[in-house]
Amino acid sequence: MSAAAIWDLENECMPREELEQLQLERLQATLNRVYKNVKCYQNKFKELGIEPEDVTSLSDLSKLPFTTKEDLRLNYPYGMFAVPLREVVRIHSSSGTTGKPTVVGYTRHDLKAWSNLVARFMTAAGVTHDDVVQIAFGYGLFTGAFGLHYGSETIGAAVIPMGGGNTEKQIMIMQDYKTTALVGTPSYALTIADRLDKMGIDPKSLSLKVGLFGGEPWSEAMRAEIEQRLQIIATDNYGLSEVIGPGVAGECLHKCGMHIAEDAFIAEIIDPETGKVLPSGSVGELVLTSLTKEAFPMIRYRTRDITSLVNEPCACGRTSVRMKKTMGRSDDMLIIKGVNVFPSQIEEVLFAIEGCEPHYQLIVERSGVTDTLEIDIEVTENIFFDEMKKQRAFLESIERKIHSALGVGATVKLVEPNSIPRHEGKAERVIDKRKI
Ligand code: DLL
Repeated sequence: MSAAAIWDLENECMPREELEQLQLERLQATLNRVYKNVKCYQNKFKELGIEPEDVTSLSDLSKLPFTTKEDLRLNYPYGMFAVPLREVVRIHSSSGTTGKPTVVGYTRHDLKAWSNLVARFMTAAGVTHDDVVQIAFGYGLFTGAFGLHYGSETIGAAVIPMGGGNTEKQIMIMQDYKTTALVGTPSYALTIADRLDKMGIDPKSLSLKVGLFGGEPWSEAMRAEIEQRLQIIATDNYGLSEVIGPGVAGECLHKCGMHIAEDAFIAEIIDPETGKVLPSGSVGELVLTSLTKEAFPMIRYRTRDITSLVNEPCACGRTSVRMKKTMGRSDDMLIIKGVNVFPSQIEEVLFAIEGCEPHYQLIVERSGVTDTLEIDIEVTENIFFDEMKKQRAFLESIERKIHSALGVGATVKLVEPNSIPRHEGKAERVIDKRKI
């Protein structure tokens, strides 16, 4: 493995003590700003009898109230902005599929900071000014494409603003423009791999070296599959629109957790039930506080993403805490017949099965008092059976493996290619039809 450069040596490799001092100063400044400018925060602080001056150490953070998606909904569209609209130069929104989306804003300074945060994780994944970066995220209100686009330009790479979908054209451009870095969702990377197979194109004939994938949960098994089928190094990066978009955290080439940009965000892990901060290393819900954002600061935002933090030093030299791949969202955790199941656990099982394709969806229903789990898997050429008997045996073997891995029974079904909905390239993994 060749070591990649570090984009912002001073901030990414800052000694912990200095970093924590910087975090505290920035936290205090942020609290003062939101208390003065955002009614919602002022009300919440007052309710708890807290004033910004009461926060004198980082451990005081846990006294502050959480911010939730519901707060953003109640203050739709601009109620959480901490600057007047005339200072806002960009608006994005979350990729929610139901209800009103969440609106987020950026000042000119925020855009510059964001670009640099994205440049950090892209550099950590090995991208340099010599690269040709193809953005296969959808442009628009979604933060994915613009985030990676500006990050690439900041590095000085050549950006191809391809946008999402249109897979054959993506492949043609990849071939002709000699794309070296692919950006998109991991599930879209597999769609590209499927199409390459179908078109009879050897991935080795492309110039691709690295993939920067994010925007949705994906397992290590899925990474292995992408790396093997596209012949690239596949790295993970994490973010959410409410907090900034991509740029919150990203992997270096050691792939041992995503480095969190801690000079810009404080990460905590809480118990999603009680809201209590959990000890270092515990699995729980990630809560993020922004430290440098002007237009849309976030105090203790409950991400709903389940992960854990790693403190051990990384061989790359960055001093930041890392977050592990997310196991899913707390609101995606399924309790099926009383057993807690994350879609990622099912994904691990599916990927381990030879010939089993990765585009899947879980459908949970309740018949009477009993929960049922159906796993729909999109058919591709790898799962083509000339005999019904063979197909049945294949499906039954998956059902057995799921049962022994999760302790829950499931029915497995094959469905038409591309019949599982994707939003902004993100696969919709869970449909829970139970009315509980
Ligand atoms: O998906 C921002 C983003 C775009 C990140 C592109 C990385 C790359 P939203 O549309 O607001 O923003 O969705 C945020 O997506 O809370 C997670 O549940 C999920 N998510 C994002 N990245 C990852 C990842 C963008 N690497 C929500 N692994 C988050 C797992 C992820 N889940």
